[in-house]
Amino acid sequence: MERVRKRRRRWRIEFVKIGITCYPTYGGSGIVATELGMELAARGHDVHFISYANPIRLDTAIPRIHYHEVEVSNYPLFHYPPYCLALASRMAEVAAVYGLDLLHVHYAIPHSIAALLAKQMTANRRLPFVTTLHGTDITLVGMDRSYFPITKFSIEQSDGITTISEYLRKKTTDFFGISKDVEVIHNFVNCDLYQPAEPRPKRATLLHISNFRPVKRVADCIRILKEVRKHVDARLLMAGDGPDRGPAESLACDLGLAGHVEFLGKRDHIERLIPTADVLLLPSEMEAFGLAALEAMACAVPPVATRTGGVSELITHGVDGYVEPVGDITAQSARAIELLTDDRLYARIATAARKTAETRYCTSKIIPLYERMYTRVIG
Ligand code: GMT
Repeated sequence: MERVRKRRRRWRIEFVKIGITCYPTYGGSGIVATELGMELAARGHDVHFISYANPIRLDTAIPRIHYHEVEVSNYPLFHYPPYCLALASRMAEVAAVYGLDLLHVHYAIPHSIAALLAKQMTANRRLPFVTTLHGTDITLVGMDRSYFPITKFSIEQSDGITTISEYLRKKTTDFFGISKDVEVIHNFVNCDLYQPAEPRPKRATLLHISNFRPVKRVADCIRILKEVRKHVDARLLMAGDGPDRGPAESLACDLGLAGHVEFLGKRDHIERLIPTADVLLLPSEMEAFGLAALEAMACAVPPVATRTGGVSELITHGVDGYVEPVGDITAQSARAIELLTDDRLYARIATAARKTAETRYCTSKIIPLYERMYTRVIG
């Protein structure tokens, strides 16, 4: 009994009270932040989400998960509602009321600056903050002239900085001339939740999941389907929504493919959808990592992706998936056709994909890296 009590006491010290901020809508950074929060809560940490809406995958019924909404009052004088300031106030308030040990913000702008303000407002004790950079916060927003200085400043002021790939780490340190330590903590997947289908689906199904922004090149998925259908009676599922959905729907009609493409819109429980497919298409212009590809790999669904950004850190070409040049429809279609027509090849790549997810990117491997980072910044 005494031993149990001692062990509990020892563990108690390691539990943290953490505030997490992310973009709550569909998008990789919000998904990673939400999954991370839920994994931390399952491990005994107290997790407080601070955001303008309930993050899309967040299950608030999970013990030790709390959600604090940020309300932005809009006065006629404000041409732009000052979300960053409302967020900073809420962060400082939640930190004081719940005794937070640290803040962890996902996506630099404006979350990192809000965290810095909250830290400065919390004068009576230390409130360190960790910033995780996800991709477009550096490659698009951060490189925009109007945001460059503030992005650089927010990185320099963070008590801990992580990026989700080595590619993004290098891009960040080179472009912003950052000399402080930037730790790579890759995206992760819960391999108990994301499981292969048993048996494999009967129809040849291609799947694309994204927020349909131009960087995702969703039209390429339609063009790939057109090529694939010259050899295989395949269909394409398009999950998600965003600015390029309409143009993609029109393209499907123009190419005579309307009956073979299904636009599913925003989907919950993506772990139930992925195993119904055979191949994941990720034809992005840029991908700092490629979370959708990892989730597919955990379900033993091979990805056909593009050789861009950090994708090659995840996918080993010809071993657990394929990476082909951006915009090369012929090469990407050829890979999808190979997978759909060669059962032995398919089994080999699908098995290797699941193994990569399990051995390198499952939650049990990655979450402890964040926990270690928290211990370090709390000091
Ligand atoms: O572009 C997106 O899909 C959303 C974006 C974001 O910042 O929310 O995703 C980025 O973060 C994901 C999770 O860390 C990465 O897996 C994606 O590769 C990355 N997207 C880009 O770099 C375009």
